[in-house]
Amino acid sequence: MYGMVNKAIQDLVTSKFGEDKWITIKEKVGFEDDFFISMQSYPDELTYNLVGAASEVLKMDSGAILEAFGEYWILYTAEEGYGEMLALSGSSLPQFLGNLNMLHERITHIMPNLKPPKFSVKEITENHVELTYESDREGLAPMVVGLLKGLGTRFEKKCKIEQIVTRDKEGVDVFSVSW
Ligand code: 1DX
Repeated sequence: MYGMVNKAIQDLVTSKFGEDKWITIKEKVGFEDDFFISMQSYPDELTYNLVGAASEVLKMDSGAILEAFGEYWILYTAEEGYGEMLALSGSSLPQFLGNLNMLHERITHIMPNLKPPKFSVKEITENHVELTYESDREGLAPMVVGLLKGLGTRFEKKCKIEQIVTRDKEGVDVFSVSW
């Protein structure tokens, strides 16, 4: 995963829980560098280990950490140089969701090691969609819940998010999103 993801985890932990907690987490996973480089690829295992260590140190369920992280990602990327890209990806929640694959394709042009998930949107009613999420990575569905909450906040919509299908081996997750 690109360093930007690990950096965002660091930023979330330090801003919410303090520098000391971050140092403990970093030591637990044995990450020895001084910082992450946003545009460098790191093993996925490092990211999973950071979440696992954060779960132990902060005494939070790892699902809760992933969800908080997903929500934070929307704010973090908006402030760390990707604000315009996000703004160009839609001015409403359903429009933004419909443009997610295009957004990732654009980034992949510049960052070829990106392994973006695929999303598809099925419109149920004017204020209800079903979002299908398909990823090479396992266990990140709680992060998608957080991403959707963050997008709800971004578009000033009170969203109801429910996972209606849970992936079994190589399958897809489906979320019901209504507002
Ligand atoms: F609903 O993999 C809204 O490394 C959403 O299953 C969902 O493979 C917004 F620094 C720059 C860079 C770099 C910008 F230049 C990433 F490298 C990407 C910015 C997406 C904003 C995906 C991050 C793959 C890294 C993945 C969950 C779960 C997608 C994280 C959220 C907008 C992003 O993101 C999974 C990787 C960006 C960048 C956005 C993602 C990788 C998302 C969303 N993903 C790197």
